[in-house]
Amino acid sequence: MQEKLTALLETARGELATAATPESVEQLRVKYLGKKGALSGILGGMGRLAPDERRALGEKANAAKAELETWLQEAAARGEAQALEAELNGPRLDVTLPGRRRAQGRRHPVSQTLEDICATFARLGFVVEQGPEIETDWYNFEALNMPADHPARDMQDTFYVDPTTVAGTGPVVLRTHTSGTQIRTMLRQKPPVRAVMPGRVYRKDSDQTHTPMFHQVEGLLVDEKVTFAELKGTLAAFATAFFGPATRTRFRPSFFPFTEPSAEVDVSCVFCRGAGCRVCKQTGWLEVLGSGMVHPNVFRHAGYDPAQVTGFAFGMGVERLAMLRYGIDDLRTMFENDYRFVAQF
Ligand code: 2NM
Repeated sequence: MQEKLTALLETARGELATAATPESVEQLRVKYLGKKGALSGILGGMGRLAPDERRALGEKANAAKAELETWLQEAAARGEAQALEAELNGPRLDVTLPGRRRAQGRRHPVSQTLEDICATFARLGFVVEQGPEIETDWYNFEALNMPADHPARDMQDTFYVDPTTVAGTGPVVLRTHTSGTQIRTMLRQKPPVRAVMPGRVYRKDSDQTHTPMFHQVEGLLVDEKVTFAELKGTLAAFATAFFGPATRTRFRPSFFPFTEPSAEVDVSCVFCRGAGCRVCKQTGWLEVLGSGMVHPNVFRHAGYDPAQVTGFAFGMGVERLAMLRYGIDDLRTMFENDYRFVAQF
C-alpha cells in the first residue's frame, strides 16, 4: 500500500505540472481527492491492516493528501494566471466607446394639447369630467335639443352601435360630441357647475380634413345670472392663455341647437398675427371655438329650472388646435403614429 501511495503521488505530480486551465485542475482534484478518487481507493483497504501498520499508513496518507492539496492550489493559481494572460493578449476592448442611447418616449401632440387645454381651464376654476364614448340617442341628441329630423341624427353622420330603438333612450350610438357628459353632470349635481369634458368623439367623416375619430374639449358653466359677457371674458382669457398674450378674439353670430344665442370664436392668426397668410386664407382670423348660452330646453332635460339659472357652453376640436399650435399642416400625420413625427413636439 505504501508503494501504491508513492506511485500515486508520482503520477499526480506529473499530471498537475502540465494542467493549464482551471477546468483541468478541477478534474484532477476530483480524480485524486474526490469521494471516489484515487486516495480514497487506497485508504479503503486500511481496515484489513494490523493497528500499528494502519497508524503508519494513516500518517503517510495524511501527508500525501496535504501534498496533493498544495500542488492543486499551485496548479489552480497557474491556470488562473494563464487565463488572465490570454485575456489580456486577446482582442482589445475600447472602454471609451459611447453607450447606446435609449429611445425616449414622447406624449403625442394631441395628448399634450388636450392636457394643456384642460390645465388652462383648471386655472379658471373648471374641473374635468369624463363620460362614456358609447351613448344613447337621448344623451347624445334628444337632451341637447336636437329634434328627430335634425341632420346630425342622420345615419349618414352618426355611427350606430345598435340602431334598434330602445324605449325611452332611443338607439345606441358612438358619441358625436362630449355634450352627453354635460347632461350627466347636471343630472348628478345641483348648480353651480363649472366643468370641462375632454375625450374622443366619432363622426362618419373621412377626408383630408376629417377623421372618423377625433378629440374634443367641451365646457359648461352654470350658475344664477350668468351672462354672455362672462362667456366672452372666459373664452378670451382662454385664448390669450393658450395662444399667447398678443392674441385678439372676435365673436361671430352662429347657430347650434343646444345654445341660444350662439357664437363662433375666432382668434387673430397665430402665424401672421392678423396680417393675412395662407393658413388664415388672408383673413387674419382663425376659427377655434363654438359657444353659446345654454338653451332652456337643455336645462329642462337636465333637471335645471331655466328661470333660476343661466349658463354658457363651448366646444373645440383638439386636433385642430394642436395643428395651429405646432404648425402641422396635414391632419393625417396625427394618426400615423410615426415616432419621428411624435418626437418633434
Ligand atoms: C359646442 C358649441 C356650443 C355645448 C353645449 C352643451 C350643453 F350640454 F351644455 F348643452 N355642451 N356643449 C356646445 C355649445 C358645444 O361645440 C362646438
